[in-house]
This record gives sequence, C-alpha cells and structure tokens, in this order.
Amino acid sequence: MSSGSKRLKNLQICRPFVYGNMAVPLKEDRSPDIPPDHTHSWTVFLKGVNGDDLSSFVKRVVFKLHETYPNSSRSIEEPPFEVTETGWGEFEISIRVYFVAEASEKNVVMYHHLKLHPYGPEAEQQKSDGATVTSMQYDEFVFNEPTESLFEILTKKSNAVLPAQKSMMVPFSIQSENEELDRLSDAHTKVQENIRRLTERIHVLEQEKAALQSL
Ligand code: SLL
Repeated sequence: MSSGSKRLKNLQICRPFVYGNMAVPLKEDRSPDIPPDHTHSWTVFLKGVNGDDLSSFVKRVVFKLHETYPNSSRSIEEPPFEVTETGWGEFEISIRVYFVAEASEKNVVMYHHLKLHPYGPEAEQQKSDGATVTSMQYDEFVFNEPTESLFEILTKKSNAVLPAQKSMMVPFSIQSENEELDRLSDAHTKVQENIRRLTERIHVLEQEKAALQSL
C-alpha cells in the first residue's frame, strides 16, 4: 500500500457544493453562428460554496447533454467545471464527478433538469423582463473513512492557519506542535460529526414538516 492510501477509521469528511444552470433568452443581436431555432444561452455548472475551489480533490466533471448536441459528453478537467451552450429545449443533464486518484473514491453522478423558462410565482413577470433563470441545488460530497491523502488535501487550508499561531507562541517545540495538530484534527472531526448530525436532524424535521403540511 503506498503512503497515504491508508484509510482513516471512524471519520467522515464532507464538502459542500452546488450544481445547476443559468439561462438567458437570446437577443435580437445574436451571433449569426447560432442556429435560428435556438432560443436561449445557458450554462450548466458544478462549483464549491463561497468560492471554494473543488479542484484539489475533483479531477474532472463530465456533463452529459441531450443527444441533439454534438459531442454530447463534455469532459471538463479543470475549474470552472461548466459547459455553456445555446439551444431551444429543456432536458436532463447528468453530471458525473471523478475524484483525484489519491482519494480512491468512486465517481458520483447527479442529475439536473436544465431550466430555460422562468418558473414559480414570478414567472410571468420574469418572462417579460427577459430575466436570467437560475436553477440550482445544494449538496455535499461525503467521504467515509477517507484515505490519509484525501484527508490531507481536504484539511490543507486549515493547516495553513498554523504559521500565524506559531509566531504567537514562540517556544513551541515540534513535539507540541504535532500534539496541537492532533488536537485540531480531533476537534475538526468532532465539528464535522456535529454538522453531519445536525444536517440529518434538519432533514428529518423538514420531512416531518412536509408530512404535516400535506395533512
Ligand atoms: C424537448 N425532450 O423536446 C426535450 C429535448 C433537446 C434540446 C430537448 C439542441 C440544440 C442543437 C437542443 O436545444 N436540444 O444542438 O441544435 O424539449
């Protein structure tokens, strides 16, 4: 087993992301290269939350478009993980995410229904305004018992905080620094675990709420 491929037991680490699409109606001054039956320009995307860069652990994202598109399987190897196109119809797009090799994680797939037309209570107004339509969902990558390498990649940012702390605590030995790292890592795990539990609780409450509302 190569170094870093060992799995960390009893540990779960999550990374939030959003995926979906934006669409705008094409205007009169559209490029002559766009086929005349196309009505909208749209972008389907997968990205981190709050500008988070997913590329440290996401190797590539494959967007599978409707067969009416040439090369309907679009593989994006670096951020931004997105595809921009023009077209006339809505359809389902599969978004398959491949992780970096060190993660030793299976790829995951999400499905997004491309939205071109305004929907919801403001739909009519938005239609006449030619407003941008956005349809996106929040989700989380959940890594159970991640490899050491993946754990390192995912926690790099928080490690980067250490040098500043070090300068405040001058007589700090490597030994105690390592202990401190272990403590931080434990605390991080506990926080992640709490977040996971609370997220589950929220889901349960939401389901109960929906069930009550449907009575
Ligand atoms: C529909 N079931 O009928 C859907 C299919 C397909 C949309 C929508 C292709 C553009 C092109 C395009 O917009 N396809 O490559 O010419 O609504």
